[in-house]
Amino acid sequence: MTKHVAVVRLLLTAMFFWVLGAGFTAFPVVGVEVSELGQTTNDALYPPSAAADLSEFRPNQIIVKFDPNVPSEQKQWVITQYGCRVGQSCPIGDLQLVVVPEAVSPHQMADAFEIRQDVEYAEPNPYARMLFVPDDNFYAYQWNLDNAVTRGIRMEDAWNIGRGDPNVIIAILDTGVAYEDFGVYRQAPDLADTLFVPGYDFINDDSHPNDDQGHGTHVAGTIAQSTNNGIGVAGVAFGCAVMPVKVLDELGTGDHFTIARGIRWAVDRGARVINLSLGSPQSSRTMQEAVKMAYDRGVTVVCAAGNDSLRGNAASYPAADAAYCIAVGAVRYDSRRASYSNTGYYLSVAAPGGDTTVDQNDDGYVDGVLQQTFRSDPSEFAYWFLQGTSMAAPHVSGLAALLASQGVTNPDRIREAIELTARDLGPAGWDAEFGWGIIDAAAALTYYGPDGIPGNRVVATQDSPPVPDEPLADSR
Ligand SMILES: [Ca+2]
Ligand SMILES: [Ca+2]
Ligand SMILES: [Ca+2]
Repeated sequence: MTKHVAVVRLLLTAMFFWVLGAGFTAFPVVGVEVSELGQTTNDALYPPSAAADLSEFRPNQIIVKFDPNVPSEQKQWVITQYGCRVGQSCPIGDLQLVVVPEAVSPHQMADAFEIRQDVEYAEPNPYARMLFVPDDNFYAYQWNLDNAVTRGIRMEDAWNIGRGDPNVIIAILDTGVAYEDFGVYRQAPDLADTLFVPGYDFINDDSHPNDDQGHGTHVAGTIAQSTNNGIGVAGVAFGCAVMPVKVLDELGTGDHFTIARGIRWAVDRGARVINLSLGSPQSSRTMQEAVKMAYDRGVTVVCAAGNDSLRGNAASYPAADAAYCIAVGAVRYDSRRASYSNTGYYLSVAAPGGDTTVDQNDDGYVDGVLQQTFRSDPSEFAYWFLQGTSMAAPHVSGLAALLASQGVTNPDRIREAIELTARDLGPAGWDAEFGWGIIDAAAALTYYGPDGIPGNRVVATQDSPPVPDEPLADSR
């Protein structure tokens, strides 16, 4: 397999670095651009498939192809001689499924059958399942979504379960989104297939929440970048609808009143999930009542936990309004906490926020979160590796929207599915550094069984890899 990948132009820049004190601050720290200056071929960079999982076999089965002249009574006798049971058969091709005792490995049993004169071949029965690997040409760099080593937030398995209901609206309260051509603004090419519902610009008080900064467009990409469209990158809940709400100005700054207005407006207009990749060391009643109102109206509010771990680690609001908000910390490729990511009592979960000082996955780029956005000219788009809890939170918003797409409406139940299926990191159980751990989208989407009962899962969760069975028909 070959895949075209971009030749590198790495632009380390400090432009996404803000220390804005009392204001509401958007949360990326450093940006690195990947631009399409040329193309090369590199097999090693092909998006990870679930090949590793395909090496797994059904633990108690082998497939035996007997010599076509062997009568069926003799087949049955042979099978029982090995302590096995007769399973299903496939007359076309003379294939016989043999049920192997639990104590015996299917590989050993297959070898035992294989050496018989009356057996043409015998082999274990490998699992197979749908493999959705988006065809977006930079998807291979989205280690945060999925990868063969750490599995990221396990989006490939998750996408096989759900890709989002267009009736589920995710409001992105940020610097705006490059969602339309309007004036000097252009729609980001890799948002062309993304579904948008009308939003609002509370900074300029108009109905065109265009992005004049770049932050909100990147966040929108993680949530719902146009996916499987052959270009660019992928997003978590690309089947859902995005409501762009501009509450931060061109510097990435806003205030409680404006954001509270945005929250109330989004709730009123039917948002199911609100992403707040922003925060402030101050709390206010205005903000608290806004997020409480959202929560009371059944809206899941997801907040970046803050990037101030190295600058005093002050609690960030509204993330720290833990009763109403899911606070998201940031981890790196190696699942360690990103050094900038706040710690505290209010942490709910962690998600990839990246670390643009390292290349731990050895793909030739720093390990930021890659989405399409612009740097200064809102009509010139490129793919940027950004880091920050701003980049982590939208993973969780996307997952919350996928859960909402399954019909889970109560924010407490959405939170429960996300938290209790997270892969634990650090000290056992909840801790102030990672919350419940890094989110596992596939596990969360199988948390509620067919009856909506927690724990009635079809796919194993927590630390164990999923049982690659046929869960899809049963789970939803
Ligand atoms: Ca794309
Ligand atoms: Ca890398
Ligand atoms: Ca832990």
